[in-house]
Amino acid sequence: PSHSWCYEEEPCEYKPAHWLNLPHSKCGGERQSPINIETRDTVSDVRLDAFNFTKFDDKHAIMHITNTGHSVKCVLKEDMVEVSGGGLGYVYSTLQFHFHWGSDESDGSEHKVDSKRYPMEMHIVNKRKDLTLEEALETPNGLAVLGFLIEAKNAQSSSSGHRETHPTSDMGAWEKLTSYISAIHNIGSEVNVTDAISIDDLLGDVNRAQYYRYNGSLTTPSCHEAVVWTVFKESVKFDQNLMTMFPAHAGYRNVYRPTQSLHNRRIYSTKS
Ligand code: SG4
Ligand code: ZN
Repeated sequence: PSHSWCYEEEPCEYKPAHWLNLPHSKCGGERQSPINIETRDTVSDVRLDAFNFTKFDDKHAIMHITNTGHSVKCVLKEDMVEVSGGGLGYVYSTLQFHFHWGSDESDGSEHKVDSKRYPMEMHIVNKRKDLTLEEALETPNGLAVLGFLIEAKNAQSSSSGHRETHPTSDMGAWEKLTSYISAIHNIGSEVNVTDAISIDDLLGDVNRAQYYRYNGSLTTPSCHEAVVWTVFKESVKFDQNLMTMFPAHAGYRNVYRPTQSLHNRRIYSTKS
């Protein structure tokens, strides 16, 4: 493989505890991600105002979806979708979003809230518009990642034991997304997105005004300490049957990093 790092369950040279030994790695630093968000210890900050999400409603912003071997990554068209406000202080351009998940409904998210892990987490990766990606990776606020915790809407199966059927004429955004994922079974494979899916459609009506904020890192090697993290308080909910499409059809599971020490950091919170 092109990389020698992996998550806990896969066989490889560098599992998460040894990522810090990779060449040029920042994984042993003191502002690493993900973390457990202990809500009692968060500090409310009035400067954490509303976000502006530009073109999150654009149904043709996603260019292609790739099986990276560690995630499913949805790459956006360049310089189209933007994020500003939210106490960030800069305009950020949205590059891609991807997912982390587990093996069942009990774990899969990277961030924990009060020690609770969620089944999945979606990361929307944004780069400061005034910097190149290389510059952004060397800048403490070069990247802003928006993290959405995900859980199943219908944890209970129907009493009759029948699966809900979804008419293809009325496919929801998550149904469209997971049908693309089923087409990229092999590592490195990619599918162009022609069917209209917007980020707004995926996020639904989740509250985007209430969130946690802290300074952290990329959660994969080389773990650059360049990320201003936003973790939204409310979780995104979608059909459990669709959730199983991620591990089952991408061929790998438990693609999340263990939580890291907070060290000398504060976690800020919007006022609720
Ligand atoms: C995933 O492996 C993505 O595929 C990576 O995207 C991403 O790296 C990496 O996660 C880390 O991102 O939000 N979890 S995270 O901290 O976005 C970057 C790639 O294009 C730089 C490598
Ligand atoms: Zn991620």
